[in-house]
This record gives sequence, C-alpha cells and structure tokens, in this order.
Amino acid sequence: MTAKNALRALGVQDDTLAQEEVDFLDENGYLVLHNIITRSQLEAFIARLQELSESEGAQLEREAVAEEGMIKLFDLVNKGAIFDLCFTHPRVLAAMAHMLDDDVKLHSLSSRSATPGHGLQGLHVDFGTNLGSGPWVGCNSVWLLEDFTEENGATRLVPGSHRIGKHPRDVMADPKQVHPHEIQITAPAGTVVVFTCHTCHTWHGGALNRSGRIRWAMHNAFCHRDCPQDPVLHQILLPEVRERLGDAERVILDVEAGL
Ligand SMILES: O=C(O)CCC(=O)C(=O)O
Repeated sequence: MTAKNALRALGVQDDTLAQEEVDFLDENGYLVLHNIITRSQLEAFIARLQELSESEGAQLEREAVAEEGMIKLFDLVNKGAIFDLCFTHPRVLAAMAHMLDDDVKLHSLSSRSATPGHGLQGLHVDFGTNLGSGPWVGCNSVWLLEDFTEENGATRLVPGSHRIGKHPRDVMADPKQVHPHEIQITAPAGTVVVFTCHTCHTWHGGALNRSGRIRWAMHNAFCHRDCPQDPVLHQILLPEVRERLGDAERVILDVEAGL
C-alpha cells in the first residue's frame, strides 16, 4: 500500500483541511487545529504520561541537550493504544501530507512536559538540514494536553519564519530572548499545532512555565519516507503493537518491512 492510499484509508480526503487552512499554513508556517483530542482522551493521555514518568524517569540521555525540569518520554507508539490517535487523526495527517506531498511516515512520538519554573528554550528549527535548498525533511506538531496560556509557557513561534531559510541562531544574538515578531500559541487543551517546513521549519520553542502545574504536551513529528525515523520503528515496535494495527497504520509507521 502506498502512503497516499494509507492516508485515504485513514480518512484523509482532498477537503479534510479547508482551503483557508491550507493557505494559512503555507503563508504563516503553522496551523492551529482545535478539538483534535476529546476530554476523555486528554485525561487518559495525562494519566498514562504521569505513569510513564514515574516508571521511566526523564530519560535525559536520549536528548542531545538535557533540559532541567522537563519530563521527557519517548517511543510512545509502544506505550499504549491511546497513542494511536497521534498517527491516525485525519486532520493532522492531512496537514502533514500537504507539507510532505503525501510522502509521509511517522518520525517520532514523544512528550516534553515543563514542570513549574522550567521550559524556556531558544527559538530553533527541528529539521535544520537543507535550509533554503530543500528537499524538506519533516514536520512537527505540538499536542496540547493542558490549556496553553502565557503563564504556563505556551509554545512561542515566529509566523512566516519558515520562508527565511536560516536558523534563528544565525540572526539572533540569543535565541532565548523574545523575537520581535514572535507570538505565543495560547489555545485550549485538545488543540494540535502543526509547524510547516517550506524553506525551513518554522522557528519555535518552549516558553517558561510560570504556573504551579505541569504543562503536559506531546510532540508528534512526521518525515519523508526516505528519511530516518527516531527511533527506527521497525526495529523497536513491540510485536503486540504491530499485530494490533491495520495495514494503513503500519504504512504510516513504516513497519511493513518487519512483517
Ligand atoms: O514544548 C514546547 O512548547 C516546544 C518544544 C519544542 O519546540 C521542542 O522540544 O523542539
């Protein structure tokens, strides 16, 4: 099955995103998709992430840059059927398919949740290769499991920065500072924010969580089918997960090779 057929089988149609949404994404480099996660799914995600954070710890060794005060959890495809939503939701898939010309697979599914007093990152791009010259490697999304507010460190981003073709660090003395054109994505829990990648990935980063609660969130990236995943899913996918999934889901995860 081709990726395009897998997308169709998972409900992605030509009009799954309205034309205005596609135009907004192309122009601004991000798209806010509301009501992707239901209230009961939100509760289930947070409960599972809490459980995993106790059993697995922060796993900072998996990160090139360890971040103090962050709860980081990886390989969520193997951590329960509730996470299947992240690689099967038609509206999220439609946005990824638009950006990657239908040539998509899951790149990584993880959680970066800021505890109180933490979370500020420099503005950055996630897929920083080939800036300005293509081909574009991948696209990311943030899944809001809490209401994102200025107080709890809603993700900040610079609209239109995907067309600049440079890293923030090339033009900012300190990417942790506020960029004059940045905005913060304040939105209700259940929203997914997708970042595009035309000339380069939209500049974005976590902000400081000044609230008294953990700001739970997940990150769900997709990439072109010839790009490496992190981790390579057919090497680590549990047999019971592989068996639970249908053909289309296996294509999106790129795990047919291990069948
Ligand atoms: O947590 C956030 O708000 C953004 C995180 C992010 O951009 C990243 O970890 O690459």
